[in-house]
Amino acid sequence: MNTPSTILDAIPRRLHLQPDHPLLITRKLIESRFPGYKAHNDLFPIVTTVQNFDSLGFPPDHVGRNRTDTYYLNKSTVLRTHTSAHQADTFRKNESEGYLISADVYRRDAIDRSHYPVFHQMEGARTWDRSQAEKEGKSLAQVIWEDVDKIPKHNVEVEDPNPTNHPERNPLQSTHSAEEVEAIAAHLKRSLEDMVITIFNAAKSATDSTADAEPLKIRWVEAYFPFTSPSWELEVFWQGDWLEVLGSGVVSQPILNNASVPNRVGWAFGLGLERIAMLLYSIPDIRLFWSKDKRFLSQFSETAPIKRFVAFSKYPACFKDVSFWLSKNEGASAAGGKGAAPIHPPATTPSDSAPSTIVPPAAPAPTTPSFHENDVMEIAREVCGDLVEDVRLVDEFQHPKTGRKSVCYRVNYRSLERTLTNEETNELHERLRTLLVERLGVELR
Ligand code: FA5
Ligand code: MG
Repeated sequence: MNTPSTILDAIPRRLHLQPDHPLLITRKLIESRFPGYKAHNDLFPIVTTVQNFDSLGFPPDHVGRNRTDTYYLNKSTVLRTHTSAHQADTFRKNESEGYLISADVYRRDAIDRSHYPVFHQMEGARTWDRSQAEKEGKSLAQVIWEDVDKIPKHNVEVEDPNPTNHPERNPLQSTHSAEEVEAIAAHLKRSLEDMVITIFNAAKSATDSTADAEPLKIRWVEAYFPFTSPSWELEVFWQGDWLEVLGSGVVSQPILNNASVPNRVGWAFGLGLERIAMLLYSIPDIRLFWSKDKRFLSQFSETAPIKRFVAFSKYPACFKDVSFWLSKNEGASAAGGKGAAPIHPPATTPSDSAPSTIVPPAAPAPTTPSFHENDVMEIAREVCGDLVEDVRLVDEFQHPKTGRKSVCYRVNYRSLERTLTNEETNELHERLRTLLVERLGVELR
């Protein structure tokens, strides 16, 4: 068990089901672009490691399984780290050709304006029946292309420089032909582009001044997930940088075979609902979604047209650094070698190479690190709750003689609702320093 009560407290919130909440409005807007897809919005967040990992083909030593990345309730029970935990069960039920699953998910992760330990994902999948196509005297690819033609067209330029599959970087599965995957990829990409463009147009009409409306920039990049191949991520240019909004790919055939639907073939995606809602409403900080402040909640309505979020005054930031030596035995590697152990960065930065999903099986097997950045994040969350906006590594140093490693983290204290007093931030920072020593055995500098 490594799940703090503050995280358990989030379980009953179910923001994607709260009337007039921006996540509910965003969810419904996305759902409206997937007509005929069956929506599941009420799946319980406590799942088995089989559902969250094994059923999806995660290898036994995958880093996503680590206690540094995942909230465990016991050895075989976790808070789901993604909505994909329900893929196998939903395919097995085989109730519809397409489905959408929206739910709260939980991850030990970085702290910044687009990452939160509890967030909401929407999973989507669409499959076709190979034997049905044969009965109709058509190829599977032909049937899929006919469905591609039914997706609304757009004229936004999308950056997509990579081939649909690549033998090393993004391979086909042996059960799929290149023609089939071309068709599946086209259906997947066109469906998701349509969704993002719809969101963007709604966001544009929400701003009254057209002057500062930047044109939409989106791009597809190659990705890796244990449960899809080939795989892609969709990124949107937002606040001066590329923001990853979703991961996707051609569903691993063994998942469908094990779910007793071996004739079905298709795609799946998983998107971050907060990320999309931030684009839709220009919401600047992911913590806001959890606000019970009327100044936030009163700005959203299911029945009124979408309006750009008006930030309440921005309260001052207060930066404080904490530097410490990693505990002495960090110097020796698990294999008995010398040299400081590498810092295990939050696997989600810079662009969400998410711990639970993106590290290819070729990555070195995770030794159990004695220091992991996610533990610093978790302590910061425990001490500061939502009064911390951002925690980042600003300096790293290895002593030339002793080989010991020192790190410096910069913590940005800022409330979304008021100005913090000096005493308050000093107290928080002192608590943070104390707990880092107690929990992680580090030595403050
Ligand atoms: C996944 O979770 C995969 N299950 C997605 C998937 C589904 C791929 C089906 C293929 C097929 P990833 O870890 O990248 O992938 O997360 C998906 C999205 O969740 C990200 O693109 C991002 O929009 C959002 N996200 C990830 N971590 C956080 C976080 N800490 N806070 C807020 N949003 C996040
Ligand atoms: Mg990702």
